[in-house]
Amino acid sequence: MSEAGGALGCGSPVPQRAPWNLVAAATALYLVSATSVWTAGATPMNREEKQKLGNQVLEMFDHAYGNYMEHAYPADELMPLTCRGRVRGQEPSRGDVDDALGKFSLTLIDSLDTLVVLNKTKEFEDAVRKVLRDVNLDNDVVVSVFETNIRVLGGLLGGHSLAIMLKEKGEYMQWYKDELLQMAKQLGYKLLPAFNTTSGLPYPRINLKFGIRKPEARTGTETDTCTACAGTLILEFAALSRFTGATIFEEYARKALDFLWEKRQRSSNLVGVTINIHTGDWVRKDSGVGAGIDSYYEYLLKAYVLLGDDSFLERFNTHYDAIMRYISQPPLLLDVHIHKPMLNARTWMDALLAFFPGLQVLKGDIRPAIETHEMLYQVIKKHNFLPEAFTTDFRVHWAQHPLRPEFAESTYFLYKATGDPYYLEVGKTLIENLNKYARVPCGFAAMKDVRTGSHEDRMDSFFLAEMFKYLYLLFADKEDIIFDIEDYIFTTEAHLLPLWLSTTNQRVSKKNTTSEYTELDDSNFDWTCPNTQILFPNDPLYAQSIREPLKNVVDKSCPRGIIRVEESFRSGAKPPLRARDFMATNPEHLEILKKMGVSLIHLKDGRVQLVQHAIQAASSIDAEDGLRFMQEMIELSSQQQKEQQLPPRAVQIVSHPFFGRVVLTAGPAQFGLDLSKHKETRGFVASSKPYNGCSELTNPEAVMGKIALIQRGQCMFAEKARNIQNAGAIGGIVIDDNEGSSSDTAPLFQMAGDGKDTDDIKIPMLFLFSKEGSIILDAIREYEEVEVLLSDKAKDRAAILKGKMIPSYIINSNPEMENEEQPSSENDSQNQSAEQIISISQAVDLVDQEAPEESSLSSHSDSSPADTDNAASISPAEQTLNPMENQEPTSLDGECTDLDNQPQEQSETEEDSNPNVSWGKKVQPIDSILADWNEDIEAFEMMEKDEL
Ligand code: DMJ
Repeated sequence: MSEAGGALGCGSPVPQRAPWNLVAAATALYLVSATSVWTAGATPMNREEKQKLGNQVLEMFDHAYGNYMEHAYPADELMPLTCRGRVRGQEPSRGDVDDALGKFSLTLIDSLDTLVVLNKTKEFEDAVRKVLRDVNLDNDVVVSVFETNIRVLGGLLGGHSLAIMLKEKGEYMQWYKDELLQMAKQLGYKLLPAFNTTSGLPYPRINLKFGIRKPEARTGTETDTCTACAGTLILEFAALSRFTGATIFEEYARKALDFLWEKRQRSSNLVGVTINIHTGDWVRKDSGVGAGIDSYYEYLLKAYVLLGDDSFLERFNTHYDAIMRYISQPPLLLDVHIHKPMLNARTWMDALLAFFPGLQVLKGDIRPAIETHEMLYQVIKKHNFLPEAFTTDFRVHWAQHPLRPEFAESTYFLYKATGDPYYLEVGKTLIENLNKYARVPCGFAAMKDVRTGSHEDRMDSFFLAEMFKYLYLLFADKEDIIFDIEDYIFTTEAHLLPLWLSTTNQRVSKKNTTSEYTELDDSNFDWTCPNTQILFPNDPLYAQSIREPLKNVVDKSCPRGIIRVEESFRSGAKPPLRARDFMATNPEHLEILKKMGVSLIHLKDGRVQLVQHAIQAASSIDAEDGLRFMQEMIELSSQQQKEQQLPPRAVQIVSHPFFGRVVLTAGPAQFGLDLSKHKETRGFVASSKPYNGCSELTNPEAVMGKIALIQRGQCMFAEKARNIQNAGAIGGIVIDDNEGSSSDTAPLFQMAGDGKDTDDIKIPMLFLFSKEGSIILDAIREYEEVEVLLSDKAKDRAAILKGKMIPSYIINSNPEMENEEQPSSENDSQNQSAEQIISISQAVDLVDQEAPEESSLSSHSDSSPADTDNAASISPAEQTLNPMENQEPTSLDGECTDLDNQPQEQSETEEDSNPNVSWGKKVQPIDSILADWNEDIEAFEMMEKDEL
């Protein structure tokens, strides 16, 4: 996600026709902030230190870009662990993620304008020549229309914008004759067939050579697309039209936006996540500001900034009003249902929403931007990176982190708006974490699991397009950049488009905007385009005062729902029954269930089924409580299923030349030494003979005191473990025998025992897929002696390297892991297992509905241990465990219920802004509850399958 270059708020307190004033306003604010005298708060950073950090960003960019150019180009992306190019079709498919790869040297095109921002003009000139010489846009490959638009079309247009700027300056690019623009136009025409639908919404995918629907195209049968996919075209398409004079692109993008606007849910003014491109029906009716919707909102506001068309601002303001009313629960942003916007649709947030504070800066709404950004920063401090999704009580929901730039983007814009040096410190932390945890010898690797610190063989092009741009700009002074950044707007991929396009080739007819927009409250700047300078009256401590109350929001978080319990205490009412507290043997609980219209059916097999008939509830409020209780049960159930699984482990290569920088994701074993409870195991590796480890080893002298490598297959995992243990191995790594398998593409699993007692196995055993395993095998071939560390989480490299002879650059980039979580104490683990026993007895599964107005849940009274045993005995060698989910202790309930510790002021604010707090006061008619019931069940099922 990204922003307008300097557009901090929209300029003046009256609607803008031409966006030129933005530039001046933004610049002025920047100067005021930068020269403010600081009396307290974060210490100002002097120019020298800022330059040092800027230089560090340049060095990091060189490391990423240099390795891509040297080892991957002309492939689309670099695979930083295996140090080669990712070529689509030659690597195992990663599903939708691969739709960005069109065999068009994606990373090079996405990096073009970054080179100019980072003052690498010579390299830019070389890169443009390479694009013109090597890139083919006519490949027989099916690509995502959205990704191709934002990364490739955007990249070519950003490159063109800066090429003509440089040419005009008279030194570089003197030979340039709009060749990038011609390529952009060619690509634009290739994307147009995607719009051949009655709605005008584009198909999600297109074949670059054959277009759509023809048999050779292998695409065109899709019915759905995401809102962001259809609503994130206008900046690139309008720029293409205005640069070239061919109006068709802007017309198509406008038509898609007009359709989405028409389809918004009329009472909430929200849009869903996915829409049917033929009928316009919402397919997924949940709504947030993150995955699937994010850049639709971004482009409405930026389209106004770039094109000066009021209708886009009016639409944005209408949606923004709805977002702040329903989704924003500062500091959280929580998805809701479009038709029931007071009902949260999930209890977790995704990492893509981290762009939103930046967009709020552009809107001029600084306070919630500061709050959400601060919350996100605390999550980052806890896990080093923002996990792909995290719960409302800040536990990891999806543990990957593909080096996304959204948080850096918001940090940059908040710094520009506030001038608060705190945001420079935030940027410094981002740089340190990237170097400490993601930097590998051949580039930067995405995090596979932020909890273990393991890597994925992936460096997405947006890392170069966005991350380095925002980090560099954060520390740069005006004179560090060779052009005026305020003259440009950033696309969602951080490509630069010149603001002068607003007055060029304005031939596309604009929509007549009169009475169709919601009436908004002007006192809240809804109809104006506020200047952050006015909102933010020159007070350097303003941002700090907003952050202060949120200081410990993550560490002291309460599981969601507690707020409402507190409220009930305060009002004297009995708190509603929470699913996690429910006990089927407690008569009081059964009474509450009855009031809520929930009945308990004891099934013959010992399970208990919960069924809700909203109509049998004592009141509509009780029915609503019942609905919520059932929803909590569903969520609890899926959470518990995940929690019964062991988390993944890490194999870290610590010997030369890896020095702990390569961390492989490994599957755990249900037997042997538990690495989460014991110190890690470190040793040199040796292949066992026979390699499958299925009989007594013939090379015990080679594996004695070492970590034995064994191939998967032909006998039980436990048998292999016993054989290597008998030969004196101190640990074992089982490597998959399916060639090409990888944890990038296959679900990781835990190795089960053999159905017998496995207490005799004392050594730790881990599993690696073939691709990860071959990194170790290749290392042995090349370096002979390879030492690894088996652990539950990647270890601090400084500690690993203690006492070893190592190059100084490695030590310098590996300071202590200050943020590493402490291993839980014995008490903690006892508490955890106690909790688990309770939760096991409450496990529930969703079963089919019998009637539309009923929901059914079945509860296993004591199912989990038996389930585990069954699974293990059915398929001892291959028990699936995916996704590996959060095993962290939950937060402190005791603290949460201590009302005296809650500042009154804060509670009042929560009450005002948090729809959940006032839940008890809202009365929804029974009819509408019944009518919506089906949709709720569908939505929750969908959410479970949900992917970013
Ligand atoms: C980028 O490609 C764009 O910012 C897009 O809008 C969504 N996010 C990715 C990076 O995370």
